[in-house]
Amino acid sequence: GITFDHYLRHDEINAYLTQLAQTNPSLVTVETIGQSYQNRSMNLIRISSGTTNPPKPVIFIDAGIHAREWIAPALALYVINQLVENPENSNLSKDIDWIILPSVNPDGYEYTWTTNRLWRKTISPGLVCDGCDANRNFDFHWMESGASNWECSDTYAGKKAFSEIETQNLKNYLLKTPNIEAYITLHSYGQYLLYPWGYIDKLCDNWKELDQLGHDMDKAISAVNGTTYTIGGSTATLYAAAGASDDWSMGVRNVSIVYTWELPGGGTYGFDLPPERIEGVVKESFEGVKVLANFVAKNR
Ligand code: 0X9
Ligand code: ZN
Repeated sequence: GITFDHYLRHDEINAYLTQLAQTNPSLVTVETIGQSYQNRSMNLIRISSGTTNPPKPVIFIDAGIHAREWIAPALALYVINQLVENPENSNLSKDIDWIILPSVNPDGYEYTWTTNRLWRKTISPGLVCDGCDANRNFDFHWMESGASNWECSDTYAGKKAFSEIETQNLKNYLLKTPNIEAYITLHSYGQYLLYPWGYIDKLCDNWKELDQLGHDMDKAISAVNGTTYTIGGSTATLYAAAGASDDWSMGVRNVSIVYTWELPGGGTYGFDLPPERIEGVVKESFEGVKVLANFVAKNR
């Protein structure tokens, strides 16, 4: 079984998903949404129990869009683990379908293991520097703020919107998948729950609902170990940055419950949270996920 005392390589992540599909065929399906630039499979898991008629609201979670933010895929895997392998949580898939993509940027992720722990971008080749910030590459107000047109920048937005195969694969999947009511993109670090908009200093129409739910999630998380979150609109709370997956999900895909979730930092650089701390962070965070799930089940 999986343990949360160390981080997993990309192959190990995919092997875990496959194993769950084999052992829980009535609950779990694994699907490849495409290959990365370096031909790694981008696999997601769909957790869906009982009938599909009438359809249930879907909570979509992605992680690892930024390669170095290792705690994000770890939380995605913990959520999967708890939903599938802990019978105490079976109620969470009674009224909700879950789709979880633990690694949006597998090439970058492997590069942080083999070559540069602090790599953030994809690995598509450029003229001078490689890679593009996948979270600046989405086609919604692309390049309008907080993004660079210089290849070597860590926030390089790409030659054009959706220049990256990884963001294309993700958006194609999202466009063809119905009933997505919540979209959570996992990042680190800073302990923020951010809601749109992130391209401009303006709040989305339902920001009050997202603010309240964010505070409810924070309350459940902080009850575990005292970890507290800052909740607010992306731009005012952090900075303006256009072309991110959160804004696209709301602005183009019309998902109404959208957060960028910045998990706690640690280690020397913030992104290298020591393995001994994974378990504490994923356990407390899962309490927030439960609050979100109950909200979606009740209100969507
Ligand atoms: O800059 C980002 O992409 C996110 N922060 S991180 O440190 N993980 O890189 C924040 C994105 C917030 N959303 C938008 N600005 N749209
Ligand atoms: Zn990030």
